[in-house]
Amino acid sequence: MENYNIDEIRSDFPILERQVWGKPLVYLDNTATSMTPRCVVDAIENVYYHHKANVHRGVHTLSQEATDMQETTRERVRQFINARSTEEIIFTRGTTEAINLVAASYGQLLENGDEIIVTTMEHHANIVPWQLLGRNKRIILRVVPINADGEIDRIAYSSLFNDRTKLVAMCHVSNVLGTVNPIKELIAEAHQNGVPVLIDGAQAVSHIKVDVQDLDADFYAFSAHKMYGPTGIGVLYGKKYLLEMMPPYQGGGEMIGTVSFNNTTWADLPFKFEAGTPDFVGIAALRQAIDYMESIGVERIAAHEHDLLQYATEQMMTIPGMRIFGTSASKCAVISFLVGNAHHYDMGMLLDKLGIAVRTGHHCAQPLMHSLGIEGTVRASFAAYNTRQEIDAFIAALRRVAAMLQ
Ligand code: 7TS
Repeated sequence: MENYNIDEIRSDFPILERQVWGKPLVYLDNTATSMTPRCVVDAIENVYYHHKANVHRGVHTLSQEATDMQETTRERVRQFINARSTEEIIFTRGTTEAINLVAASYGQLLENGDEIIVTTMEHHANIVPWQLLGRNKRIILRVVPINADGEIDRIAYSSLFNDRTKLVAMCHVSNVLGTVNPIKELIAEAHQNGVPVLIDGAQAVSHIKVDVQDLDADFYAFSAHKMYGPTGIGVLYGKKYLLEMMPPYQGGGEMIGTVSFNNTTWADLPFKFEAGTPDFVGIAALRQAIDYMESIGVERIAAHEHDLLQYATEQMMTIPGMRIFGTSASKCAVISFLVGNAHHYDMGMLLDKLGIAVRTGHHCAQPLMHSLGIEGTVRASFAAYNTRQEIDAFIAALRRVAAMLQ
């Protein structure tokens, strides 16, 4: 792609110089976590070496600096997803915790017999928290099926709404199929039925420019480590009116107004949902990750990845016995596949010996695997720093491995 300086981008990621089993590392497990550029690691070091102090707790200079860094990131995240206000940006440990927060808190507003719509392609993080709700009351999950290309069945989706539907919870992008769901339309349809929507954006934010106001999402969750950022940090966006209605998630420091043994009051948003000392170091570094991604351009990264997706898919289709799961025209750079009768685990192990890092297994999406009638797949997924040469190495290795295992 023109003006896409891949060499410069790669030089920002020291880990890409690694060798594995004596072979240059070809890292194609970006859906699980993406690598971290030097500027993000530098930002972490900078806080530890120069600004470390607990946030929102001290009048002293270091505490003020650490607090400013955290709150500057909150504003940066607000801009990044175009939320109305920083009150709507809650820091969590990741997508998983963000969804659990909504389940535990919004879930308290639900009643016996209420229904939640999810889709067949959800990650366990967007299934199990809703099932846990059912420990205390009867909450029914309604599941939207998918078609042969791995896209949501729109007619089935429409048919699932009724008076008991209290939430739709679905992914923006599938971590297995790569399908980009038409969430703007699906959200509009839910809203016509008076139902709010939680979007699991874990696989979307590093590939698609997200505007929560344009999408009209009610909740939007994502993880920093999948967008070139630090581990252990995530974001929950929630519309203010919903967050205000919802009870706190965890109790402790930071999240209170006043505490007495008879009557404790809550802090204002967003702090009501941020009990305890947050990972303020990681939060500070999340700003660098967003700056880094936007300095290249999310759309330009996506175009580069899409080129790799097409290039890889075309070559993979020439391998005898190749089955690719997820063939939507609207797809991110994730390829899940099986070859003949070869076991996904054996393929992953052998590819690793050739320096190729792919993911194998059910990808935390067992219900999707059941619906596809398989146990697992091999999955290759691409990021800003992957190259056509790496795809060539992957395909050559795949041909060898596939031939060995037939
Ligand atoms: N939702 C989706 C769609 C995901 O892909 C993942 C992680 C999560 C939620 C959970 O994110 P976390 O940061 O809270 O763990 N997906 C994967 C994967 O595909 N392989 O490893 C992790």
